[in-house]
Amino acid sequence: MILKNAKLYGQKGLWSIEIKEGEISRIIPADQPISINDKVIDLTGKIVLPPFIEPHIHLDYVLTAGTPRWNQSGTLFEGIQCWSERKLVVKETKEDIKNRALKALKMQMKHGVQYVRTHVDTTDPSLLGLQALLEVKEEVKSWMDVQIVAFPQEGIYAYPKGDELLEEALIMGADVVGGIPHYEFTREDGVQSVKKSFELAYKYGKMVDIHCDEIDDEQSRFLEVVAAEAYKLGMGELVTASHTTAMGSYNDAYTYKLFKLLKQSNINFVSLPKANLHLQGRFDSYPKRRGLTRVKELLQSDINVCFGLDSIMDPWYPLGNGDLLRVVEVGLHACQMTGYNDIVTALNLITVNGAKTLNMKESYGLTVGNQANLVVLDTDSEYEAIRCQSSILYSIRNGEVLVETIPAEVKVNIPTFTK
Ligand code: 17E
Ligand code: FE2
Repeated sequence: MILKNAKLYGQKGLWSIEIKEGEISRIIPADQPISINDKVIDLTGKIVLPPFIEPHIHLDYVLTAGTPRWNQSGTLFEGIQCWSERKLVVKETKEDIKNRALKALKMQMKHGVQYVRTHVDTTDPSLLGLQALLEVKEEVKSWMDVQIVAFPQEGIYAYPKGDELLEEALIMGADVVGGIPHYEFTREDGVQSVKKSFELAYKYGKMVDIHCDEIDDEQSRFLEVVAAEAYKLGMGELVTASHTTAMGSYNDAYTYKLFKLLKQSNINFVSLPKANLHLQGRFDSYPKRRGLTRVKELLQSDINVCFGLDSIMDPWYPLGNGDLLRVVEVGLHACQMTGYNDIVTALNLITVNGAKTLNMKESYGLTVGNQANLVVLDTDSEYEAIRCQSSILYSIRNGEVLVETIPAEVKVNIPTFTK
């Protein structure tokens, strides 16, 4: 297959991308001759980029909003309470969980996502959610890469045997160790829990991705513990701090000091703009905080940040359709990243920055020798891709078309005014 007249994201000129046996075999200027035996798709200058990356979603939670009850306050804590109640009263089979997860993955696939990191709750003695997602991970391999984070939703220490369940989940095959220090009973337990996550990651050779300081408490400072552990163990690029919304409430003097450590530690950040705009600020009257981490300032300091969705209709967040381009649009507004340069580079937040977070190394990206995994947007402009929320014309994986959009046609009729 040859994709002709492709504009490569962030670059000038037009190119032909040649795909052989599922791999990118050549990328040559569009005016050079191509083999006439191949199937050719003329992209007429549309943007080609590597697939979108969902770095943070909870596939075991998707599509459960309202069962057994709705989150009335919209807070993180009521979300956790609803989920905890659901675990006791709604008895799902492994198949039920798999079906929900698959539905969500298909939603994301339609929106150009081919790589997902999902958290899965390990504070459940049956670890059924994990069993389900381990099977899903295998079953979707041909169209989606899935990483699984063992996530102790109700605490490593606050939940009975939370630490043992977490370890069990890693032995069963989770790829990443999670944590939730701001939910532990005390500050000391929170610090200890972060150390436990790192100890387990080190022992089992796993990555780390902590739900860290997802609260509007300016005193919630577990991020410094995550960064310090990562730095001391030399694990930075394997480590992610998710949410870190308290950073939106830290004072500038402390944040200045913190940033030095963040930079030294080389850890990654995931910001979840839609989820946290919704969940945070709930204890404020006015002025009301935005409740996001300092995305713009982190990026300006050359610290890796990507955007994720977090939820699709779960006890924490009632909406969501799997579309990361919408997350980008909302995130740019929420973080006041609406300068020209912010807009034309915004797709980094759901592509290359996500790949770095997932530690995908050279396997990701449009380079010769890589698997032919890519998406084509229905636009020739990076700016318009954001402004107009361009659709995914194609999502291609190993040279096969996974998704093709036939753009809707809107007919407009301007009446001529006659008396
Ligand atoms: N669990 C949690 O602790 N925080 C979230 N934002 C979600 C689940 C969705
Ligand atoms: Fe989350």
